[in-house]
Amino acid sequence: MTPRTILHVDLDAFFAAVEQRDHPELAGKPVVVGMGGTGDRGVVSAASYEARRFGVHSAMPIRTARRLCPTCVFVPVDGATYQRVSREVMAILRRFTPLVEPVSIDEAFLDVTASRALFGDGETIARRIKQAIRDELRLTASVGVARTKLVAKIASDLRKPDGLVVVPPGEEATFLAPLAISRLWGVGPQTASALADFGVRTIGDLAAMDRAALTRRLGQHGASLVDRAHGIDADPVDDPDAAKSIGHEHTFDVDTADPEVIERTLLAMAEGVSGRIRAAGTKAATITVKVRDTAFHTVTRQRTLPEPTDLTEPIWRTALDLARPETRGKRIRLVGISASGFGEREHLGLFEPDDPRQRRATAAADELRRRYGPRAVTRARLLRTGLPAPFERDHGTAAERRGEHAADVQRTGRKRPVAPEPAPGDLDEDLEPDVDPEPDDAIDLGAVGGDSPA
Ligand code: TTP
Ligand code: MG
Ligand code: MG
Repeated sequence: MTPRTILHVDLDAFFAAVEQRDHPELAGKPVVVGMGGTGDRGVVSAASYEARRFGVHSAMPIRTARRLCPTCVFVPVDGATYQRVSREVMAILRRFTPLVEPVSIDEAFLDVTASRALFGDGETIARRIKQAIRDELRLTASVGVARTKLVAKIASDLRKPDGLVVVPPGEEATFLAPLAISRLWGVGPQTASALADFGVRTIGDLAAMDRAALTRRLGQHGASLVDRAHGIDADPVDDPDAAKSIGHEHTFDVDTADPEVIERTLLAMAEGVSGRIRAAGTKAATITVKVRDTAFHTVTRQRTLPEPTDLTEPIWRTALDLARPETRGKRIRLVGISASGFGEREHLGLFEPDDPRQRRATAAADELRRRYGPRAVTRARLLRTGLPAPFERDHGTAAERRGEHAADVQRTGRKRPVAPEPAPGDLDEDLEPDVDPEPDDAIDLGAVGGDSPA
């Protein structure tokens, strides 16, 4: 089996770098992002590398940062901007492989194994990604290249900022050996002090440990730590878009030949499907319709749209087009719509935005549903039809009462192994803030990865 090639990409001083980019007067200055509405009570979100020379770092109280660095420029957190830039970064990464697993606002794992034929080896791809981020976003990223996520993540952190560290297959253990044990996933202060009892300070010390002894002391966690110390980590890059299709089906209580009923049902399903596409933050390029007649004869028809969409209207129109020839003059038992082709996401920027009024209305309706539930908004055409609200996952629909498969997200077979230890994206015990963080600047970070820059 050829080794996988995994990249870990992490932006440098992300929030601070965006502020320096967008406010040129801050370039080259010590910048601290984290000033909240409550004066000095907040914590530092990000510190530019200039500010780090004063000892300022993330999760430190702002007042401590001010004391350490009186010349630092303190700027408030602008979460909306960082989220937008984050999406731009992820879009660049998706140009190199569809297998992108974002693990926080500024970092992602990429499995580029299958991209090498097209773009070159891991190091070449890493250079191209860094170049694209620099040219297009005027930001710098550090990249680690290895055959496991574990090693790629440690590698990306090693030469920050603007780093590139490649660990060739077979050299993982040698690469890891001199590094502090705290760099390993799943090693927080408690585990570190337990390991110190065995004289373990470096990853190399751990790799040399007797597995059985460590397992007796730390249980299964101990055994997997020894594996990690050798760079062994089978965790696949888990692409959230691995949901290959989003679909709804509806089985009629009584088989029907009424075009009106069929069209309304398709509309309800188009609404449900588009809502779930939007919730996933993606767009679909391909629409598939499934029709089963009263004799259980089933056909599926598929069409790729001129441009990917997350809106009801184009999905419904396409579904109608596809379904009509299959339903005309027949008694129909089941209809279904599914959307797929989410991989086209990286091209989205090339398309003109669709009608802004329609988009605003859609966003408003999504918001109402989030707040007041799935029945809060529905199209006039769906009222008084007795159809299920399209946004419910079809629980309790006629189809489910008959035990038929009603709504599904088909995933590929790949599964994340169930691990008792914290996964890479989880908050590590040694990242826990030691202060009284009032989350007034809190924005959705996804998860903050790995080991803190001690
Ligand atoms: P990190 O990637 O951990 O840090 P960074 O990008 O600022 O610096 P580095 O060059 O070491 O990667 O986090 C990404 C962003 O997440 C960071 O810019 C701000 C935010 N963040 C917080 O708001 N609070 C935190 O405690 C941490 C660690 C990060
Ligand atoms: Mg970063
Ligand atoms: Mg990060």
